[in-house]
Amino acid sequence: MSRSLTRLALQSVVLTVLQCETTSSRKENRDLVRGRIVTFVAEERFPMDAGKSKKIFDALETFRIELPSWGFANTGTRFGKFIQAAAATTTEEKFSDAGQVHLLTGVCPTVALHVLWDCPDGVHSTDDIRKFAERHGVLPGSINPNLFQDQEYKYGSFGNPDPAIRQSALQHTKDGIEIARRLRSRDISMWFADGSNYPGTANIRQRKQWFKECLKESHHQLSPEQRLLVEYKPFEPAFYHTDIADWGMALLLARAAGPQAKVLVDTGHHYAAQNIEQIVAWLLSEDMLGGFHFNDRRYADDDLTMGSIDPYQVLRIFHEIRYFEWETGQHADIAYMVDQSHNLKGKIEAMIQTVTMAQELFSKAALVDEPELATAQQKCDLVRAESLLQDAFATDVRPAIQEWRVSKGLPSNPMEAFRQNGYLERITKERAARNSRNVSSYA
Ligand code: PSV
Ligand code: MN
Repeated sequence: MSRSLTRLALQSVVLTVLQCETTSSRKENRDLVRGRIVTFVAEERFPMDAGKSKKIFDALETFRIELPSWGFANTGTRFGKFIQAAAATTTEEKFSDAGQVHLLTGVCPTVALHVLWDCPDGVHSTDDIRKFAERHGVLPGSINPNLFQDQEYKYGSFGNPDPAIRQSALQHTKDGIEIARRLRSRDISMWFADGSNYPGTANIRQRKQWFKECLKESHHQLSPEQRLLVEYKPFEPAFYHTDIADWGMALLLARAAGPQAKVLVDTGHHYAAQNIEQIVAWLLSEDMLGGFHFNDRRYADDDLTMGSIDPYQVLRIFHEIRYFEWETGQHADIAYMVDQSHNLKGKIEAMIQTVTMAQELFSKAALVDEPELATAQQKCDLVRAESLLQDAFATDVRPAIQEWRVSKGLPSNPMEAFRQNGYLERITKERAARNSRNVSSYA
């Protein structure tokens, strides 16, 4: 049977019959499809063609993703924490764990820091942080001022009606910018828990004005190479209104702040069913997309492992970025960061899983044939256009990624390498006693 006939036959049968265990030559099979006996030939699995492999290699060369220090620490829900014997409790341990993920994957050279959690002495912590970075092979990445934990922020930070509290939030942000400057970190990521729980309790327009003023003043402190990233979130911990609830509000505030302010998209910070890739496409076209906090979710801001629930959505996001770059010839200057909280999975394994998944989805997005897609869109050939994304998504990119890793002297399977290299056993021994004293209840 000719190959084209084979293809035709294959298209007419259900996919499950493709489960042909041989990778060598063709194999005759018979199967019952809707009452008809159909004879077909299952195709051998061909190695990926060189053009596709090259696209994947090129994509992987450019792809880097930042790990959050807090992703290695014990975290929980508002019902309590499940303490892990190996979790990191000091900033140095977080650097060590992030360093381990970078050592095995080669694509996570920076670690995001949260000022209150990682810089206990504020700007004076930077010498220690530089030492940790050197010792563990990962650099400090984005700096996250913390404007939500202190008691004074009960009614807000930049949106607080008390001018003294707005001032202290501003001072903390300026300190964060100084920390970033000393550590040569480019991005200062601003997330605000500000909002209200009950209708009528906050002057929404007035708070918007305070936000504008404070962000403008923060922007003033930036060095020329630094950026201020404004993150939005429609709910939690405020449940009636949040002051920066969506990308439009973040965009307006970033524009008001100044030219070095951009929007940060945390994938978990949307209402269910919102079209995140469209938001990404709009922000790109406005030159206002600064970065991502990746995670996945089923219901709210669940902070689950990237791609664990809806990997196709991540591909669509990456595709919009690549499509923008292809069409405009511009480089989209975006910081890819992870923002996850693993209450049950091992912290380091969850991070390796995330990074691996991110590489797979980025590689798949690189396989979308952009010129073909543009033609199909222009001709309104809907099925062709859609299938270009679907085919890319369905491609098994793992062998090519493994080859790329080997070409870089990295383990082809970082998770296996981690499970065998003894790091987890060592830190479990070192940290177990301290972690067992960790409090898991809020009582
Ligand atoms: C808030 O939900 C958030 O996404 C912000 O980015 C914080 O910095 C981070 O989570 C803290 O876990
Ligand atoms: Mn976030």
